[in-house]
Amino acid sequence: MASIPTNTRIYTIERFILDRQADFPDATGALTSLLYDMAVAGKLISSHTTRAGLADILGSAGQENVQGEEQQKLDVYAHRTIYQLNDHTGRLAVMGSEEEEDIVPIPEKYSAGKYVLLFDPLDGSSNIEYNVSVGTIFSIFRRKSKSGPGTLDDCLQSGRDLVAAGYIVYGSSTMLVYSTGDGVHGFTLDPSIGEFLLSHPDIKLPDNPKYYSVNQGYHRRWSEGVQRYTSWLQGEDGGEYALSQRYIGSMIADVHRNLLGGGVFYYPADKKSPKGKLRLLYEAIPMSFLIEQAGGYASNGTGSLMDVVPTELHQRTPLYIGNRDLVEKAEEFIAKYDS
Ligand code: P6P
Repeated sequence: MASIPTNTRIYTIERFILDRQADFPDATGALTSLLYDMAVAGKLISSHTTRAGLADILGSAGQENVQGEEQQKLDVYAHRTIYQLNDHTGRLAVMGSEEEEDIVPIPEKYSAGKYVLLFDPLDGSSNIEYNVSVGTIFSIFRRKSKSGPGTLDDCLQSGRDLVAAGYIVYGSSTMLVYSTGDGVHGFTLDPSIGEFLLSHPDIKLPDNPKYYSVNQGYHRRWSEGVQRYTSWLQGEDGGEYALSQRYIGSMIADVHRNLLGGGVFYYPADKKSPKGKLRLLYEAIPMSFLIEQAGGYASNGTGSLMDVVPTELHQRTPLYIGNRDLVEKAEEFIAKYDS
């Protein structure tokens, strides 16, 4: 009779979050419930992304989002799902979404809570029709205003003030990865029972990086510093790495792969996107928080991205994120050749 392995815990995300709530004596359970709700959002959105090719939810919703990007039906569904899970719970003072130009208020009929939720409901949605991994990214802050409806100022906080952040990547499997500042933990969805089970406890970036991720098709748009940095990553100009290039075109998938395999992802400022393309509040900041918790570093090319205080809800930023030595090298090349 084969002995039953005893070292493989079965740990649901609900149990994991609840057990960690005990570490916060003043915890009221609101953050625990908010994280639960994001896990439910992940299950609902995953159920749609995995059969996107079948149901009539592919293609565009026939409208544009605040970025002027054609909204895909799935990202409208994802936005609505997260909103409807959170508008009535009394846990949030205000929300902000990539899909909405202004802040998203809590309806007056519901009480306002102490947290602020900012999210990209479906990052990489332009790839949905090609069956490429996409994902949901979220940042959770405490409100700064004392009471009443949450404000734009409640949303404009730096990564240093994050309470929690996470993402759900809808790929070959659906994974939820989050941190409340005490390490990064990954959970894989078992669709047969509808549970996220702990699969990647306390994720740490590997010391030996494998990948660099950038859209090399934009080489001519880049500054000299970024061009020279990229050559260095390829082992030229004294570069001691000869990394493999991987670029999916879905930031969440590219960063997730580098988080587990080691490496650097970057979307520089360039001639077409002088402030960068990626959004600060609900893409760069949450991913920077997670990578720092995993032992890495994130920069806007000149300094830690976690120190940047946003001034606009949909503010864009250059992003360099991954193993600390690789990201700091980018800062060195930019300082030497672009200043
Ligand atoms: P490009 C997806 O549309 C996205 O916002 C990110 O997820 C991704 O990293 C980036 O844009 C890809 O942009 O210009 O390389 O196609």
